[in-house]
Amino acid sequence: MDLSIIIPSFNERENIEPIVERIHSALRDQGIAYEIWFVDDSTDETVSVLTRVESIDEQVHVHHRTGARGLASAVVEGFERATGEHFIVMDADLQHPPELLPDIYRKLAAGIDVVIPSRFVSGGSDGGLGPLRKLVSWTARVIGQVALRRLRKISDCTSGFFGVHRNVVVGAPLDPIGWKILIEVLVKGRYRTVHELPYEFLARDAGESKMSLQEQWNYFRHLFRLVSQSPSDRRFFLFCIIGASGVVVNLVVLTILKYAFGISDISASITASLVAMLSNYIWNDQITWRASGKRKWNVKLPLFVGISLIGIIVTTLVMNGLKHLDVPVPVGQAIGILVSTVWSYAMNNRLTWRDSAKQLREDVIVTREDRRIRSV
Ligand SMILES: Nc1nc2c(ncn2[C@@H]2O[C@H](COP(=O)(O)OP(=O)(O)OP(=O)(O)O)[C@@H](O)[C@H]2O)c(=O)[nH]1
Ligand SMILES: [Mg+2]
Repeated sequence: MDLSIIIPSFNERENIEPIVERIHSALRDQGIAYEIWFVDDSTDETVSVLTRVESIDEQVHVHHRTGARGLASAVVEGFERATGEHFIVMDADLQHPPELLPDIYRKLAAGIDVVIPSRFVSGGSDGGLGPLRKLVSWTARVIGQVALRRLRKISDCTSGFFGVHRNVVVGAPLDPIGWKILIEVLVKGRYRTVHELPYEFLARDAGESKMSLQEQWNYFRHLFRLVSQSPSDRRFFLFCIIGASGVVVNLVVLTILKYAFGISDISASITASLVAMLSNYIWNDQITWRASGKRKWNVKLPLFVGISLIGIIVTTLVMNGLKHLDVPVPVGQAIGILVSTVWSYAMNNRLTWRDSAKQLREDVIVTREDRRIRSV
């Protein structure tokens, strides 16, 4: 079997027959051996429609789950059952045009590990969503891309439409929460190459949307779980938390030195900053970069202190630069802190605790097709 098309479905009775028909029209003459797997959690007549279609069409298979719900877990069950060399996941409601299947398949067959039709490369469009949904979806994507390194280069990382070679997902420890199966695959799958194709996402014309606030919440739970399971993504957050803890250490030490020991303000302030820096160094060494960096402390500590001092200069330069653009000083300082945190994280990762940089370089190659393929 060349290709398995995996479709999660929940109460989509009007869409089942049209999607099967359109998949057949798209693939019939392409010389591709394919099967269609519905993983269905429906509670309405969709179940009988699927049973009928399965009984008359030998390319259609249905796995009906009772008691379970969840788009992403349905897709994982599809991966377990599908027999194709390649898998393509798509929604049941025809928002993902089946006419794109041959193009996706050709890329997979040519050796690309992950193929993602994207609404956000030139020639693509997300015209099928209203302005509020677009904003929510944009925000969700950006948060995901900030949190997880493997999503950063992918323009449509929350899509429900994508293709993979079976080896990307079979045997990978997939354990998604909620809907966004693609982020789970991108973070935990085994792949080297990703290709993006433009497509037009259309409005649903039959059935109801199952998107809900609960699902948005699940998305954050899912991101949180992925970050906490991924050592390289976890690091940046640990670094930020430890940086914030340094502020507390700084203030406590300053207070003790000034009020309990009567030390002068300037000496108390400088000592408090040095103690906070040392505390940050120790926590980062023991927690953030625990498993990495073979260097001795007498190399790492001066590097860390040097980077921290340059970080202070970076903050001030950013604040001052923004001040000339009429940005209020506290806002400029906050942006400066952000810039210097990202910068000092990257420098510490690359220099102080060096061998972790090697892991970061095992990178994925992303290509994209910037041409209009087809609109339906
Ligand atoms: N198996 C299964 N499929 C689901 C579940 N929830 C949603 N789906 C399917 O997942 C796909 C995406 O759901 P939609 O409701 O279309 O979500 P959406 O595309 O973000 O929202 P609209 O733009 O309003 O259609 C559809 O094929 C649904 O039938 C579920 O709990 N289990
Ligand atoms: Mg939909």
